Amino acid sequence: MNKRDVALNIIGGDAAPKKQKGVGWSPVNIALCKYWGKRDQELNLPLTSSLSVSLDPLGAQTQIEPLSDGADVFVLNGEECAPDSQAALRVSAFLDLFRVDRRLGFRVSSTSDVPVAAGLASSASGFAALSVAIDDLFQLGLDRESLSILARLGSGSASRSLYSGFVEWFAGSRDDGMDSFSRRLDVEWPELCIGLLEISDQPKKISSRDAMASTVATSMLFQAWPQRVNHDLKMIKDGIAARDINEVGVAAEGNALAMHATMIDTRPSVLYWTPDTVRAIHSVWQLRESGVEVYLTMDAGPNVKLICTTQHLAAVKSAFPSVTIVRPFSLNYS
Ligand code: 2P0
Repeated sequence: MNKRDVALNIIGGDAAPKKQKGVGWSPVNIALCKYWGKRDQELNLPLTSSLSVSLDPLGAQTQIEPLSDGADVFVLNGEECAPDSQAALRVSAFLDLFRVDRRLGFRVSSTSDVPVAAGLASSASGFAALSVAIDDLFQLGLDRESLSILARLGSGSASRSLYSGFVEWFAGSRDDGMDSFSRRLDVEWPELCIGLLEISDQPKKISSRDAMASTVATSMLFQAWPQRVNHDLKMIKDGIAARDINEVGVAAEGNALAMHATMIDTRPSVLYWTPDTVRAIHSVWQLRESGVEVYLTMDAGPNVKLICTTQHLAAVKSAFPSVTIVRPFSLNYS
């Protein structure tokens, strides 16, 4: 099955805009147990399940309007992207999935309220918000699981941005991916804090999509990755259920470092870390040795994210004065 068949299967073959404008909002998410490696490149089907926490109130707000002249327009944070830019091409390719009439164009306008310095990918919240906006424009009334499948077709991790709180994305086993969607865990953890540490705002030399593909193709360590995920996912879920920051932190930090180990084992090696990344890792470990329960995670980039609870927040802020703190269950950041 190709992407378009999957999308049409969900939205219906005769879906068309029913309003002048559709709107959608979705949160940014950060994985505690990472998605790294696909079993299907076309449908963004993962080899393993993954688990994230959404960083409400940070997210993307998107609106979509139909255009009669057939050409798409993509406006990001108030600036129109060149039609041949990578961002505009990715959005247009996603819109193709919903273009039952080939002459139909769309104007998509998206604003991200993620601090630019946070080093967080905006594609996950962007494709999730766009899926919600399309659902609104076409008046489809889709449930969150169906929206999470649609968002996944734009970017894998977008499937986790359809919910607040903790979210599990199931790997699934079907070839058409209809069992690979996300679901919210029924847990609240008001004391949980995520810290965003900016290490670098430079564009990365290799995209996470390309790095993921070459890891799967060439890393021998990656053979052990599914087993690593099985172990860590269980530990993180048990830790969340028990609100045990130590159990969650040890598993999440180890999972992120194991993911980076598979990247380093890739030929040619992929290393997103800068000397400042390594310094930040050591600072987190030093702080922990002094009794502060703080853990780290990292994605496909040099930036470091911290995991702690309000109990040690003052110590974390004092060690990392530039950190942006998000409290996903208390809906604020500072
Ligand atoms: C994650 N990352 O779980 C992992 C950890 C980066 C490192 O999901 O090709 O942009 O669009 O499915 O979703 C980034 O990968 O890749 C990602 P595609 P995506 O958050």
